[in-house]
Amino acid sequence: MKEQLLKIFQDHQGEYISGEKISQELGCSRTAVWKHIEELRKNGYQLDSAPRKGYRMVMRANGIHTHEIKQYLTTKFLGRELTYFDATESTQQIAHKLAQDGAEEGHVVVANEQTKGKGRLGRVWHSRSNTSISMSMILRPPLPPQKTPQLTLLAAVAVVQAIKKNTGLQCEIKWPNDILLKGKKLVGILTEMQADPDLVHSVIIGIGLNVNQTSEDFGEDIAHLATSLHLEKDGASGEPVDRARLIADILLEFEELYEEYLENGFQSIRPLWESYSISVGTYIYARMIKDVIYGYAKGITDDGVLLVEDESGKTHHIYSADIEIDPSK
Ligand code: BTX
Repeated sequence: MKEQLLKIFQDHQGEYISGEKISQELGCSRTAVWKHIEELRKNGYQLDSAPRKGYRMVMRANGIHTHEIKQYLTTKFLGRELTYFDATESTQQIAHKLAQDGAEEGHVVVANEQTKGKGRLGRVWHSRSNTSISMSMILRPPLPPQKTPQLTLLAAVAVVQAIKKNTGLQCEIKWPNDILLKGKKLVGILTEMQADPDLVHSVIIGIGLNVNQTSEDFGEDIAHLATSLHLEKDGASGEPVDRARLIADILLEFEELYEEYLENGFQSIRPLWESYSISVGTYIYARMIKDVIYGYAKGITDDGVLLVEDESGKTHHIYSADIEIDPSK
């Protein structure tokens, strides 16, 4: 019902619509209309009401409801099936369940807030309501399991390009899954899969993006390392970034890269990834669960594996690690 009401206001932008007309279009009572209007106000929409004229939407709340995303969506299959939550524990969790239940490739789960967002290795990802993007894409690529980490790199390129298009801001990728803006963490990407040893059933790519947070919105644990698009754009003085448009653009960028990748392999994506990367060509610490390797990051292989040459000249293949760039070199 809320979605339909929002659609009515969107179709009559800036105009007053009478309660009578709304109740007819929604097929509900005037009292029910009033209740839905109050709910929209609670969700941050600014609505004027005037005697004998009705209601008018003054300001949209930068919402990411299904129809708000779909108005910008130009993809062929990605996000055509969208499941939206005002709040959920983790979009990743929901996407896994949908994939198990047979959801098709391209189904996307989006939430306005996550109460138990997941990072890698059991870490927490904070996704505040109304200001962030939390979404998980379900893919069913015809790939062997060992190739799926490449999709994280594809997602990173897609996000960097969509951010550039929407805000003009140029982000950097820190292998494998961090996107940084002015040295601070802006985006986290989590790629998980459901697979047998040699067959991928589904890949779930989760993207968490800080969009309109202010510094006070970040908790003490991440305030020193996190940033948002709003904080870095126009000295935080500008309009909030439109989350729905940004989601639609990330989906489009990803779909285009994914199609290219399935046709021509990772070699066609690699130059793009390298052009945004800050880890390649620097000295790094690669922290793995049991080991730390220090050395020069020479590049990535066509499979997306990071190559690090240690001080004895030996090249290590790094499949998964947290990377710290050595500031002294
Ligand atoms: P990660 O393990 O690389 O990063 C997690 C670390 O990042 C945390 O330990 C914390 O230090 C920091 N952090 C937590 N929240 C934020 C934030 N909002 N901004 C900046 N830094 C933060 C990264 O894991 C992968 C994150 C994927 C999140 C998406 S959201 C949609 C989907 N659903 C879900 O539950 N996870 C994914």
